[in-house]
Amino acid sequence: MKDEQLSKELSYALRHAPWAYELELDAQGWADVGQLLAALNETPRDEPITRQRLLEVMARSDKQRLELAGERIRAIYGHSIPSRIEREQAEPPEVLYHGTARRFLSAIRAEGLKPRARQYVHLAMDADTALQVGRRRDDRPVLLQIAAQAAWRDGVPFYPGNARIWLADQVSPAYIDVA
Ligand code: HQG
Repeated sequence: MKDEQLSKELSYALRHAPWAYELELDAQGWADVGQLLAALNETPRDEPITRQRLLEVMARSDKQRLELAGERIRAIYGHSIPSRIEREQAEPPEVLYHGTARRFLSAIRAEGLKPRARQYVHLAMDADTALQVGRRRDDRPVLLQIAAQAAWRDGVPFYPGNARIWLADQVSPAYIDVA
């Protein structure tokens, strides 16, 4: 099984459909590694998926999607499951970025950034990462600049994700500019 395929399946299990793998996520999104491996290996594979294989996929990925600690594993961001993953607030950097499709711009200008199908709005720490995210939906994405610290000073919560991504519940248009 290719890395990409396994990575997609792991994201599906840990972000979107833990019940399909008989997994129960705790309040912070952690699942038991042994249970995850057992569920993954119920499907016949060329080779069984081991803990070592999970570590390899995580190490080779350019995106830090998963976190493995002891006997627990979780997706760091991207969740769409109905029960909300609890996160700790923190002070964000001065500016964060969001790459999106041109067709979404007028709605975003009117109502701000909404989490849509996910639990949180995803914001990047650098413009390149944001543009890469935007290219998933538009070959000439719009780069938005978010006045994150100003928003935070006004009481808007932000949550650290991984080394490149921050999360927010929503961002009102007052803090958004086209970069
Ligand atoms: C847009 C992937 C209209 C928003 C990526 C985005 C990222 C609005 C889309 C991570 C809107 C939601 C997250 C509004 C927001 N009106 N459109 N008011 N507010 N939108 O995929 O940020 O590979 O849920 O701009 O690389 O694109 O899965 O969020 O275009 O890191 O690890 O609604 O997911 O990572 O799309 O991507 P998404 P996203 P992975």
